Amino acid sequence: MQTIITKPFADQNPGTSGLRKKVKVFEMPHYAENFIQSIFDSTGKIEGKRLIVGGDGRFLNRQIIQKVLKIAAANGFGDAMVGRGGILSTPAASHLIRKYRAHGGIILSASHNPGGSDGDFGIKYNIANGAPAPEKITQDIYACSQKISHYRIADTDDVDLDHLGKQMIGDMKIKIVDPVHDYANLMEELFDFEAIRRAITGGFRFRFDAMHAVTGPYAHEIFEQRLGFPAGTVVKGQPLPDFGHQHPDPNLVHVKELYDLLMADDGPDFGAASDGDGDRNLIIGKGIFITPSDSLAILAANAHLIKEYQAGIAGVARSMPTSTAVDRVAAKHKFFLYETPTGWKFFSNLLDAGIVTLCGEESFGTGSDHVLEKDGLWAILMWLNILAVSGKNALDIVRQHWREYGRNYYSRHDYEEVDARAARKMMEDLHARLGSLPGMEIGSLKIEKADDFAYHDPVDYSVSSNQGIRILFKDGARIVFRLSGTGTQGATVRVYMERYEADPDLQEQDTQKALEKLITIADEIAHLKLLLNRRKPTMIT
Ligand code: VG1
Ligand code: CO
Repeated sequence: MQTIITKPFADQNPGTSGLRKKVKVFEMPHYAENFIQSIFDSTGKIEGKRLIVGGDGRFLNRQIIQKVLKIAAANGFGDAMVGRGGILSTPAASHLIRKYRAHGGIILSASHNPGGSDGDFGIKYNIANGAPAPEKITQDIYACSQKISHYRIADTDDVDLDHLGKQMIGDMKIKIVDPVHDYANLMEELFDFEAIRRAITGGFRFRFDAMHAVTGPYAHEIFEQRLGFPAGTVVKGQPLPDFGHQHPDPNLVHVKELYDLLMADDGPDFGAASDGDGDRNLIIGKGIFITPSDSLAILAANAHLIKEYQAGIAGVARSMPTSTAVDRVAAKHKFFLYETPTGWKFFSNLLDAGIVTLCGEESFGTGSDHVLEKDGLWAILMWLNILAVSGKNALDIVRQHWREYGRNYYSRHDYEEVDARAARKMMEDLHARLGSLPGMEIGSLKIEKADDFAYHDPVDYSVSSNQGIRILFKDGARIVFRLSGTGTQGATVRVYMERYEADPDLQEQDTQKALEKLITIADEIAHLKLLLNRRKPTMIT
């Protein structure tokens, strides 16, 4: 066991979901070691305790896992459970932490960010209940990283990550486990696999795109082996360090092939994809893309069809920028509804306290209290289960939902990798004008309220301020502006727009067309294009 002298790196402040930087940054001597030691310095007594370790298979995954294990051993952990090949999806890691009563888990992933040697890497820490470290802990980790003077590490050979079984580093036991087994069992407990099998026998066809990211092995086991979908249902099923040169962000741009397939006359009935670390889900029904905000609302409205949620759900939570479609379901069914800042860590307290059962974000994240992370395959199985037991197709379910609750047209425009100072200035300017906006009339729209969102956690009473600027219109339309906390280059400005349409005859318009007015107003209010020096957004979802 060695003690290595080191100096702080100024930029080790975790963002929306862990510390994300370019691979080149993580390759700097001591960079990863400092951060890992800072995690262990700020998460309470660890002697003799258990740590769960795994990642999404991206470039550097194996090397950093070796460092985590050697530093964990030198810091006194009793044992570590590691996914074979260094693989664990984020929800599977969360499940293992809970099931095996670990002290916490380290997940190596930059999630939906690109991989490969020129791409991004990330380190996330989850606490004993399986949830992402709350802000209080991420702030402590950052504080530790800013005064670190040494780290402890075992000077030993690398662990063999590829064979199941036990090994030792000093006094710390290491168990290499099947990354899929326990998670697949959990899914089988939650959902009616028999009903889905019957639908398959009846001709139901499905396509899942694993994007060469972590869900491949899980999807092969769950969809093809256990449910009996034919081989070939799962495509791009092998995790690759560079995700096959593709961006593991499941949106309509990056899985265009899947989208086109689902829009074809002879295409499958249902399509889905997940991201780098398996916590996001993209849902496409035959002939219709289902926005994550609508998906959350529809799952909440239909949860009673699922064995696990039959008894009713306690409540639902959505991140502030997520559309208010689920609010209408909550109001009708009398669920509690919570509005939290962006990032899954804000849901965990609500889930853990049992006051909400389902949560979701507009960014393709949905989950329940079965693990305290968002969970891509869970959301897809929830849809498959609802389709199987209702006997309806996805398009009809969505249309009926809109008829019953109204439709929330919704879109997010991202301005990626803009000059960080320009982005800050844009937000500051807007912030300074917030007081003057209410009452302003723009065409037929009137601004009712404008503020910077602050969240008061009802469980631990913590307050999180400056979580995004909201412009709320009298008719329920909204525009939200915020800066991304997961990018690694410059700044990314996200603009979210939403408007409600109750009239069934007006519910089948093109989304961008339906939001045209709000898109123009967003630019007029924030001077986006001028201040960010961009003619149009980089990405529209
Ligand atoms: C983005 C999304 C947010 C999500 C986060 C982590 O954060 O907007 O909803 O929780 O990514 O998702 P930001 O700060 O860039 O807007 V994942 O799947 O990349 O861990
Ligand atoms: Co993710």
